[in-house]
Amino acid sequence: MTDTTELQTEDGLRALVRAILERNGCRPEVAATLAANCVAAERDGSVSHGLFRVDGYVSTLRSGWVDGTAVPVVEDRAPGCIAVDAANGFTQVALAAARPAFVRKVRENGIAMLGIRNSHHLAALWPDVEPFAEEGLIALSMINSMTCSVPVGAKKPVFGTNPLAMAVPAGAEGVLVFDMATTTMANGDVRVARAEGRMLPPGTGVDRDGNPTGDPAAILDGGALVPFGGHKGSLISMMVELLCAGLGGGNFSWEFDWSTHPGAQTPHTGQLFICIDPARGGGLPFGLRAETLIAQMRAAGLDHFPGERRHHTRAQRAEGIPVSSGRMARLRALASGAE
Ligand code: NDP
Ligand code: PYC
Repeated sequence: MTDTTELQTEDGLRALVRAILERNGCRPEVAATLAANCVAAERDGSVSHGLFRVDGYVSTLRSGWVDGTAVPVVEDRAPGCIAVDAANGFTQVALAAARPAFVRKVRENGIAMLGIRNSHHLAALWPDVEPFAEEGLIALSMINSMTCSVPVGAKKPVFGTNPLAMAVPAGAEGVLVFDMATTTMANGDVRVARAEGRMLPPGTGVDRDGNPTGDPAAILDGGALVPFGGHKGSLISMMVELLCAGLGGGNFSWEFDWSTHPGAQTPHTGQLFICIDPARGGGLPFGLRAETLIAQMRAAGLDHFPGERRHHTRAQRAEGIPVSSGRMARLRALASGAE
């Protein structure tokens, strides 16, 4: 059968994903939060963390690995520090619970930290930071994932894919947002490449014997990824482990064992946020300075600013989000309980 593409509304997709998540054990608020996240990623062309992940959420929930009904516990630790125990639930739900108090602290102190632990994340990071920049704040976030990256100089994996994201208000330029795994690629993108039968650049990862490879199957089946940018990326990945697990109180990427829950796909780790009110900086208005930097980079020939591709895709999809008929059939079957 030919796989055609159907245009879907954002609201319609959200309702569908929400129904799937509720059917598989999420309370309504959790299902709504994750559905909004997942559909936003699909809408913006973040393919590896959009609808592609719905099966992963379902198999994880069915395995009993994560608690879709968890109620996060928000702890006020200091004038500039909040900690959240996500109670084995999803990180985005913990963020939503702590957000009002966190933003209040950022505005009051100029800077604040939020550490989320005992939490699960199967999504892109940019949806977590972009809204802070939209309300005028600088936001940094990082999260450690599951052991699948060999530190430079090591013989076996230690780190996760450990993404780092930053969003800033850039004056007339809108918001500038980057969101990057600290491995050569996100694990999700390696999975997409395997599903599409595509080879990756040589050296994207290593096979089970430690030999450099661009074969996604070899990376995923017993092999591993490697940090981006040699030893420097390796150190940034180490920083993510230190801040999320060491400081925030989550598991290190190797400290959880999901083998007892076949089907589990959500790393059980931690996420850290640092937010800053740019009005408390020391120089000219931050937005103006960001505009100046962007203008200089443009003049130097740069034509790709992080976040721009997604925002352009979002604007192009105002009339609808293209989804393959095969994927829609799968989503409808999951929503109706047929699968
Ligand atoms: P990419 O390498 O595709 O992109 C990384 C960043 O670089 C993006 O902000 C992108 O912006 C920007 N970018 C891409 N090309 C250029 C260019 N030529 N010039 C300037 N900027 C550029 O992402 P990754 O593969 O590293 O990560 C993919 C996703 O996986 C992320 O959303 C990440 O959060 C997610 N992930 C989640 C994990 C988790 O534990 N939850 C673990 C690891 C990854 P733009 O896309 O706007 O072009
Ligand atoms: O793509 O590396 C990844 C990833 C890990 C957890 C969620 N996404």
